Amino acid sequence: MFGKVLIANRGEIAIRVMRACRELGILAVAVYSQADRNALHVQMADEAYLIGPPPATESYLVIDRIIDTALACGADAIHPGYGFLAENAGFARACEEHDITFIGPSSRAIALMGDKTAARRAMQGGGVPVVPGMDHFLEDDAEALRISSEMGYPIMVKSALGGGGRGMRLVQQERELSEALRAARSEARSAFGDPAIYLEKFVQNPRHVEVQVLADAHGHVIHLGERECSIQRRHQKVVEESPSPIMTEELRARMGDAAVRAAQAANYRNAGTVEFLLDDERNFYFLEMNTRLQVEHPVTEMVTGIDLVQAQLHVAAGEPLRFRQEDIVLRGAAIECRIYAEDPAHGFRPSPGRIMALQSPAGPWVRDERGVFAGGEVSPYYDPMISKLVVWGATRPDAIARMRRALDEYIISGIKTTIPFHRWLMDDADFLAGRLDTSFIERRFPRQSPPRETLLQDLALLAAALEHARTTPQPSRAAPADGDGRGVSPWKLAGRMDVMRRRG
Ligand code: MV4
Repeated sequence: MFGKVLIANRGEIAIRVMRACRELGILAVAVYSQADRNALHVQMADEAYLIGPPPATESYLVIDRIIDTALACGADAIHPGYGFLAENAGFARACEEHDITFIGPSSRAIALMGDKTAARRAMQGGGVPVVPGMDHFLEDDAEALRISSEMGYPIMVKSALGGGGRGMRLVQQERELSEALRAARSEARSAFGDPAIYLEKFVQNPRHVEVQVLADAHGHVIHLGERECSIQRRHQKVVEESPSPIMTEELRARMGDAAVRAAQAANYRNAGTVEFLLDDERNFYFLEMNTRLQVEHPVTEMVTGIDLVQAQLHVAAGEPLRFRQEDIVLRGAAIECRIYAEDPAHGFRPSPGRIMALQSPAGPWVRDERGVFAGGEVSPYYDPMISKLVVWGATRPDAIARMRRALDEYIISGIKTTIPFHRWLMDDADFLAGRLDTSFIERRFPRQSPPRETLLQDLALLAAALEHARTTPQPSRAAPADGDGRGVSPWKLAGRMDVMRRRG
C-alpha cells in the first residue's frame, strides 16, 4: 500500500479521501490555493502545500504544479477527487510518466470515455444498449438532415467531447435543425476546444439512473447497484438515492450486467459510474461513463457497507478486489441532499460569504460530509456546495423521515442554503411516491415564492447565530468578553421556533 498520497482537490471530497487514507495508515498531503489558506482540508491534512492564486485555472488545474508538489513531497500516488483534474487524460498521463500512481483509470480509458462517439462504439462492441444515434462525428448539415429524418424527430445534438449538458441542443422539427447545429458547434468549440458534434434520438422525460462499478487491475469487475439521480437542476444533481424507487431485481440485474460489460469494454480499473437514461417503459440506454469517484458515492456506501475510497486505494495499489458480485448485498435505503450556498427562494442564486453559526446534524445513520466550518468562508471561486447530508433507513420512508429530522437539526447562518428546498422536497407527494424524472424541479418546485417556513426558519437561525456569537469564544480573543457561556443553547432557540412553525 502507498505510504503517502497527495490529494489534488479541496473541500469535502479532499477530506473524505483523507479519512480513507488515515484509516489505511497512509499520510495525506493537501494542496491549496491562496483562497483556501484556512480551509478545513488544509487544517486536517498531514502536510499541505500552496499551489497558486485563487482561480482554479491557476491552482487546482495546473498539472505541472501538482506533479512537482507530489514529487517534492515524496507522494507515491495522487487522488484527484471529482471535478478539477479527475477526468483529465493529460493529467493521468503526466502521473504515469512520472511514476506516480494516478488513483483512477488509465489515461486511455479516460480519453475513450471523454470522446462520446468513441465511447458509444466501444459500448456497442461490448453489447451495452446505447441511445439510437450516430457513432461518428457529424460531417456536415446535409448528413444531419438525412440522419434526422431517418431517425425521426425530436433529436438531440450533442458535442463529441465533454458532456454534462454543455453544447447540447434539442431539435423538435426539421426547420430548427440548422440553427441548432450552428449553436451546438459554437458552444462545443468554446467549452471543449473542438466543434465536433453528433446526433442522438431524444428520450422524452427520462430518469437518470447510474450504476456504480468497481474494477481491479486483474480484470475483475463488479457492480454495486444503482443510484437514482433524476432530481437535478441545470445538469447539477441535487438529491440522489439508492436504490432507485422504480428498480426491480430483474432490471437491476440487467443494468448491472450492462454496466459491468461497459467497464470491461473500456479495460477499466478504479471505481466508476455508468450513466443510463431510463424511458417511461423502463428501457435503459448508456449515456456516459464517469471515470471517477462521484459526489454521490456515499449513498452506495450506505446500502452496500463498502468504503469506495478505500476500494479505490486498494485497486490502485494493484490489489485484487476483496469482494465478488455475490458478496454484494443492498440493504435498506440511503438518500443524499446536496446543500449548496444558493437561495432556493430566488431561482437558486449563489449566496457565497462567511458562515456564522453552523451545527451539523448527527445521530443514528446520519452522515454530514462537509468541507466548511463556522467562521469559514464559502468562496465565490469554487463550487458552492457546502455539504452532503446523507442518511440511511431500513426502508425508503424511514430514510425520508430521518432526512426530515436531520434537516430540522441543521443550523447554518450567514449565507442562504438549499436546506429549505430539501425540506419542501421531503414532503412532496411525487417525491414520496417515487415519481421522478429529470424535469422534476422545473415542473414541481414553486419558482419564486419561498417555502412558507423560510421566514420563521431565518428568524430562528438569526436568533441562534446571535446566541452563538455571544457565547462562543472568538479566535481573536482569549475568552468571551462577557457572559459565562452557559446561556440558552442556540439549538433550543431554533427548536422553539421550529415548534412555532409547525403549529403556525
Ligand atoms: C439526453 C437526453 C435525452 N435524450 N440524450 C444531459 C446531460 C448529458 N450528460 C446528457 N443529457 C441528456 N441527454 C438523449 N438522447 C436528456 C438529457 C438530460 C438529462 C440527462 C441526465 C440527467 C438530467 C438531464 C436533464 C436534462 C436532459
